[in-house]
Amino acid sequence: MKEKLQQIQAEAVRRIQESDSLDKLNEARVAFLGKKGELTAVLKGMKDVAKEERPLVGQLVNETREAIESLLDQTKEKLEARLMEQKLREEVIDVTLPAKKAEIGHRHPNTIALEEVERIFIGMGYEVVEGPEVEYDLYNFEKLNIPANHPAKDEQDTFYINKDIVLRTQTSPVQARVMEQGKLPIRMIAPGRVFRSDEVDATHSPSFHQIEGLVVDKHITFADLKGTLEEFAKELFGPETKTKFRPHHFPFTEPSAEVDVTCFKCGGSGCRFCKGSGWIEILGCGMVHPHVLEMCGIDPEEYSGFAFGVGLERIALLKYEIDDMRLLYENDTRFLKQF
Ligand code: 2U9
Repeated sequence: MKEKLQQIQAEAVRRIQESDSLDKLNEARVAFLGKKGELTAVLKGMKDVAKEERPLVGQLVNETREAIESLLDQTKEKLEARLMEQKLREEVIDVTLPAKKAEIGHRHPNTIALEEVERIFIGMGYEVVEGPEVEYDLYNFEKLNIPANHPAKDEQDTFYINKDIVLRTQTSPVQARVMEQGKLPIRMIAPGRVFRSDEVDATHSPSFHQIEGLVVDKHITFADLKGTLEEFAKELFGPETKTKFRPHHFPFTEPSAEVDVTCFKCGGSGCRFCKGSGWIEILGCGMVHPHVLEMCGIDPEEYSGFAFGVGLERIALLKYEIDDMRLLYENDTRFLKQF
């Protein structure tokens, strides 16, 4: 029996020493100490050992088990240490390498232009008001004097959610809602995203931004409109800037005008930037149509007002001399960093 145990122990030592991975070591543990292991088989055979020899054989079996277990534990420790060493070697971190710089964002040209426009109007006592991008047809069209059959409401130009709800095509519904609240006078600008079913090109996008302004008070005249927008143009493009009001038509204003400013590149003499004309169109405006005032709950006999609308992208493209609107939407940091 002693020889048998010595043989098992020698065999176990050999298997353990040959184990070069934790898996193999575990296989060795199972082969010798497991339920069906060799040493366990010897224990099971104790019943055949003469009674008086049993304590001695039992002791020998225990000693063998302890020896094997101890070797298993030592080997396990060694293998684990080796594995850890290997991992540390493979995953070495060179702390002397320069750190990766975190990419710091940059204000978008639209944002810079918007903040500039807001600064100018806040300086003139205007409030900045925002409203929903998904609007009722009633506020986006009807209350702005654009009834169901009006050409400006052409289905092609509008994203409809259903027949009563649209993605707003202008920020004017924000002003219509403010007028309805009835707190007068009103001096506000409404900046925000608007949507039109336009194909993308260098000057169009199905989603762009507007800043619209509205003033409603007693005795507001076209002179107030002119003075305000002249001041705005000077602040935005420089004190030498002159303005030109050309008659135009909008359903929500009467009379209406489009405003040109003298080219800030050539000062008005004509250059490539202004296509030789000396003038650059920047916005639309007019006196709020009496019917619009009425539909928004304001008495046009007592109150009058002016309104204007600027395309934010147009201002950004002009101010930063960007020749393609698509660049504003690509979010390429190499482009954005320049402004
Ligand atoms: C109310 C009454 C009147 C807003 C106005 C314009 C003229 C205008 C364009 C500029 C470039 C749209 O982004 S653009 O394509 N807008 O020319 N907008 S007057 O008039 C209003 C608004 C609200 C209640």
